[in-house]
Formats: sequence, C-alpha cells, structure tokens
Amino acid sequence: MSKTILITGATAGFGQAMARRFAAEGWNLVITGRREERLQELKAALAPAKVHTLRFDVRDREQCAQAIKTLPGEFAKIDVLVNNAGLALGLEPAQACSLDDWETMIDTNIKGLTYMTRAVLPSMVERNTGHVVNLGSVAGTYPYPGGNCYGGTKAFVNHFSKNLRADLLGTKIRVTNIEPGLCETEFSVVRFKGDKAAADKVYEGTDPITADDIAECVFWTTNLPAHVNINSLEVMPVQQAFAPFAISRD
Ligand code: NDP
Ligand code: 8X3
Repeated sequence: MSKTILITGATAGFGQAMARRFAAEGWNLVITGRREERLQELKAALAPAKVHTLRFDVRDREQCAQAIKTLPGEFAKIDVLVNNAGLALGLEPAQACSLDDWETMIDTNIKGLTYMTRAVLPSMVERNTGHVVNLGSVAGTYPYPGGNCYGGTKAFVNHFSKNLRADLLGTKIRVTNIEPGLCETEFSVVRFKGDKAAADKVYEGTDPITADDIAECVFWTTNLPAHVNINSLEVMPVQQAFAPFAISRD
C-alpha cells in the first residue's frame, strides 16, 4: 500500500521539490500552502499521483487542527509529516529589526510547526508508526549578523526535534531535523521582501544547494530501515564554510 506524506509549504522551494520526489516514488501526498493556484498547478503536475491540497496558514492554530481533522480517509494516515513552511524576514541588526517581522517568523517557524506536530502526532502514536521531519537550518546552530530572530526560531526547531525524540522513546516514530545552509529557492526573495536583485546577490558566484538536493536528503532520511533515526542532518554547499570569531578591537 502507498504511504502518505504531508508537506507544509509545498508551493515553492524545498516543499515543491519534495512533493515531486515522493510522488515519483508512488507516495500519496497532502500538499499545503497559502497560494491556492500554485497548489492546483502542482497537483496537476504530479498526476497520476494521488494528491490532496490544503490551503491554510500554519500560523492559525484552528486552521491547522481543522486541516488534519478533515483529511479524507485515504489521506488521513500520515506516515511522514514534513514541517517545512517557514521563512526569514530581514537581515538588519536586532536593534533595527521590525518587531512585526520577528513575530511573523516566530508565529510561522515555531508556532506553526508546533501546531502541525501536535495535530498529527496522536494518530502516529496510536498507530505506532510515523516520521516527523522538521526544516531547521544551520542558522539554528551557528550565529551570524542579522540572523537574530530567524536563527532563534531554528534553534527552537533543533531542540524541539530532540525533545520530541525523548518523548517518543519506546515508540517506532522517528524525528529528524534537516539543517540546510545556503540554498537557492524563493527564501531570499521573501527575506528581502521581493527585492530580487538583493536575493540574487546572496547566491552570486556560488554553487548553492538546490531544492532537489534537500528533497533527496529528506527522501533518504525517511526511507532508511525502520530502526534507523537520523537525528539531524546538516547540509552545506562546498562553497560555504566557517569564519574565525569576530573580535572588536579598540
Ligand atoms: P521558499 O520561500 O521557497 O518556500 C517557503 C514555503 O513556505 C512556501 O511554500 C510558502 O507557501 C510556505 N509558507 C510560508 N509561510 C507560510 C504560512 N504562514 N502558512 C503556510 N505556508 C507558509 O523557502 P524554502 O523552500 O527555502 O524554505 C523552506 C524551509 O526551509 C523554511 O522553513 C526555511 O526556513 C528552511 N530553510 C531554507 C534555507 C534556504 O536557504 N533556502 C536554508 C535552511 C532552511 P505560501 O507562500 O504559498 O504559503
Ligand atoms: C537559511 C540559511 O544561512 O540564510 O536558513 O540562515 S541562512
């Protein structure tokens, strides 16, 4: 019998690439996002895969719960939940950031992820099967100037993922935190609020990770033998690494 994957934020980037990857392997899909037209286009492109679309905002706790409650029977047993919907907004230093932007990141990357996890987990526990894959980031481990609140949200995702594993010990449910580095998607266009030139500059002269690369990581992680749990997977392009500690001198 085909397995079912639910991917939040499947209208672009990693989510869209994951949808294509899993559909090609015969999985049933629940794809979500706020942009209805994109969901319908993707559903058509994924044919003949079985696809259910759900348009809702992960920041809305009730909508998250309702979306899961109202899943049609053939999509109701989620084998893999990918908490992918998320965003960064701005790159200003903390003292100059927009508090609205901070709230949007917290509401989406932290609250949305917890709402979806809480809505799907009981059925996984009841069936004693399932895999929760969260999209963290290298920003959740390594600080950088302007990463302030975004990095903080991804640090939450890192620790929440590990704490889920602690709670789920004794079940067959797996939890993985995928931690990508520099990847070219709509991420930077969103971060710079539609400024495509600023977004393009981020990737200029590099060979960044692609959405397909991350889809492959998620596919690998979720198709390992059932006794194997990848706790976290940090993925960077070869052209990205670390810098020395910064020191301010008088
Ligand atoms: P994209 O901007 O390309 O895609 C983001 C997806 O999230 C879209 O499908 C968008 O759908 C959805 N989304 C955003 N806000 C909401 C919301 N409130 N409700 C529902 N869906 C929402 O970004 P990526 O694919 O790059 O990012 C995916 C995840 O990976 C994010 O969590 C991001 O933080 C993380 N990540 C990205 C990296 C990168 O460099 N690209 C690196 C590390 C992690 P819609 O607008 O239709 O609602
Ligand atoms: C996205 C990667 O380095 O832009 O999570 O924060 S980074």
